[in-house]
Amino acid sequence: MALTVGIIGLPLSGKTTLFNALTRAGAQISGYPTSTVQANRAVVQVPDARLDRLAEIFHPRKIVPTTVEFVDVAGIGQASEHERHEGLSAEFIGHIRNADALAVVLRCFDNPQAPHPAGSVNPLRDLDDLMAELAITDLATVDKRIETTARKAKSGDKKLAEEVDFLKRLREHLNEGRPASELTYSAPEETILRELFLLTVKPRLYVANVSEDTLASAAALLAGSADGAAKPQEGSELAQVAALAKRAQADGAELVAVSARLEAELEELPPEDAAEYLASLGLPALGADRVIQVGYTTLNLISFLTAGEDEVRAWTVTRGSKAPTAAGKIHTDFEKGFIRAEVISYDDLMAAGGSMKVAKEHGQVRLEGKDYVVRDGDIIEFRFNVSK
Ligand SMILES: Nc1nc2c(ncn2[C@@H]2O[C@H](COP(=O)(O)OP(=O)(O)O)[C@@H](O)[C@H]2O)c(=O)[nH]1
Ligand SMILES: [Mg+2]
Repeated sequence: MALTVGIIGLPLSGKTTLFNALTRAGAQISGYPTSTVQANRAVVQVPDARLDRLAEIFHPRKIVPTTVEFVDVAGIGQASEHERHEGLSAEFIGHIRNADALAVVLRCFDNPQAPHPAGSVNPLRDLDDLMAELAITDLATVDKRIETTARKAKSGDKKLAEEVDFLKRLREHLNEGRPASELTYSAPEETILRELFLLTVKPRLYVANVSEDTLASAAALLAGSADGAAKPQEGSELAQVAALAKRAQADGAELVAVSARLEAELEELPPEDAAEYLASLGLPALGADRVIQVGYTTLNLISFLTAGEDEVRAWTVTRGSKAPTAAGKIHTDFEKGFIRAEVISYDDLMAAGGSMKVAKEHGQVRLEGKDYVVRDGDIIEFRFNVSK
């Protein structure tokens, strides 16, 4: 499944540095804003420790994790004033239109060598500016749709007239620089919305790019383990993160704190040394890994697993998917000819000491039908009939 996350942010917010940490791709980092739209793309594996444990049990020929594609796109916040009211460039939109989610990099770090283009560090302001630019682009899309629908509505079609009303309401909202995700929609409105491919309805993940010194306290703050007594000092970097956390909650978006530069540097170290260093900061995993995992949750995705001699593999489905849909991820024949699924949860298999035989004796291997809702960590073997 080609799941794509677009990394967006103002110039010098650390997009490319984060991209490098995410992908170990070594894409170019520049210390100055570039004026053309350039995009780095890379497919990365979703870290999943369960696959390694399963491989120890099944000794497969290969291990296949699921993947996420990251696209690092420059181009926001670089338009000159007279371009601004027209929205973002076609090139930028081309890179971002098909993304399933947006990772919005928000600069919290100070760095005199790479001064913030607006002259001061203020991630909330940056977030508003970014969303406003995306909203202007969506506004143009909605305007076009209003034009064509209004023309057709002249025939007196009531439904089309209603669509025009809805589009005008949407237009008004976007015109204030507000994201379309803030509105609630009726079922028919949802249908229209899906056809518009707006940028401001894509699920968003906020990435607070903090300095190395703030990382541990920021991570603690976001994990909710910072007590009220340790209130961040006004105007401090941590206070900026706290403000972002509040906003993320209001927006229904996830927020992850990373230090992109630290992460990029850690990539140079052997994995054990990097892990040791992170542990000394009280951090469980690389921020890059957290971005990938939180990206997964943001998109409401889960993994089910298949395990055998040939391969141990993770597959991606939307939460709430039923067994035949999951089967279809492997092969369309599996879905068409679906008979039933033999399912054991990863945790049950581990509790049975990794033995399928013991798990079967305990009755933990279930036979499930076409209405079974797949859960994260299910290890599944599908029974199907090709001629069906
Ligand atoms: N101090 C500090 N500098 C950073 C951090 N992340 C990025 N930078 C620096 O900020 C500049 C811009 O980073 P880059 O990733 O190219 O930003 P982009 O324009 O958003 O792609 C570079 O000089 C980076 O080294 C960070 O976490 N801390
Ligand atoms: Mg860049």
